[in-house]
Amino acid sequence: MEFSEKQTNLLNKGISRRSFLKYCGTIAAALGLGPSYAGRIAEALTSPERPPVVWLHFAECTGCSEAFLRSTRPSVEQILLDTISLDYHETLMVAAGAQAETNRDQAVADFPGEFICVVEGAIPTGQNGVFGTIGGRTMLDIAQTILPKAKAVIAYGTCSSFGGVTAAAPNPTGAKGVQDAVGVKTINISGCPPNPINLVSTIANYLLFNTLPELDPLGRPKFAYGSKVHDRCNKPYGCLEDLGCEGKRTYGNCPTLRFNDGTSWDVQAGHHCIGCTEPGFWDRFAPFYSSEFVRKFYADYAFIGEGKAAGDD
Ligand code: FSX
Ligand code: F3S
Repeated sequence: MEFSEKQTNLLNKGISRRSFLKYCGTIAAALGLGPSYAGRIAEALTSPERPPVVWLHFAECTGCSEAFLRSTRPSVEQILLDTISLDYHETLMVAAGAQAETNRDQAVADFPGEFICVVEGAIPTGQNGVFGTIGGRTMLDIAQTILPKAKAVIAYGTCSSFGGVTAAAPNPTGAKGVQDAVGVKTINISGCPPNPINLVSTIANYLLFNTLPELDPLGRPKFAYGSKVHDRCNKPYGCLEDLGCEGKRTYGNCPTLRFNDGTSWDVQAGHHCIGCTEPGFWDRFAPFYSSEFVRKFYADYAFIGEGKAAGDD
């Protein structure tokens, strides 16, 4: 295929044609499209018409951004900052303090009704949101001001989708997912952390077909959350249900997409699924380890704790 000027610029930065097309091929596969779509996705991701993206951070651990930053080859600064037109990202941008807040408001003012807003983190709503503030404003106030102006709001991570660990009991800050807190409909790319390919694929779907992907009843793209982890898992160590695996009540494409450039995923690495893409995670799935897990762990690793299970004296 021929490469556009934008793509040629990327290639000049040391990104090989092969690795860029491979990346686009991964997105095509995640969307359930044939490999022939890789070229069209490459075009779409580098098109001058791609929408501006404003990326907000609220109450979270920033693991969602970390997953996004660490897991792509070509790397995020080589590809994603150029391709998805990231106009504001609190972790990545150079500006800080008042300048950062000004940049955010400017990006929103420049593209009213046009920008895609990606939100990481839950929103503290207790006592009118006072438990989470940025630059003297509550996260709740910032979200209420900015989100209604977006063309679409993507909640990236389980905290922004459903509350997640930030809303775990006793939840003293009254943290809620973005849709619950603000009343704006969100596309939920859940996971703690989520897979960044699912985010880029959602945006690529929008660029390719001028529409967002079909969603499940919880607002999650069906291409990624349309089946249970258990059903896609190849069970490399046999089914881990008796150890506490939640793959039978957790929806996601972790077994097929995998993390870190498709290198591995929880179960392949020897740990069972703990249900991180689902509403109610954390409390609904805790404790994450069954008594059978503890028994087996201490049987296999008897040298730890001299063979005694936790609680034994
Ligand atoms: Fe939550 Fe993300 Fe888990 Fe962390 O932004 S989904 S705690 S990986 O960082 O929000
Ligand atoms: Fe989360 Fe389970 Fe996938 S813990 S990362 S949904 S395998």
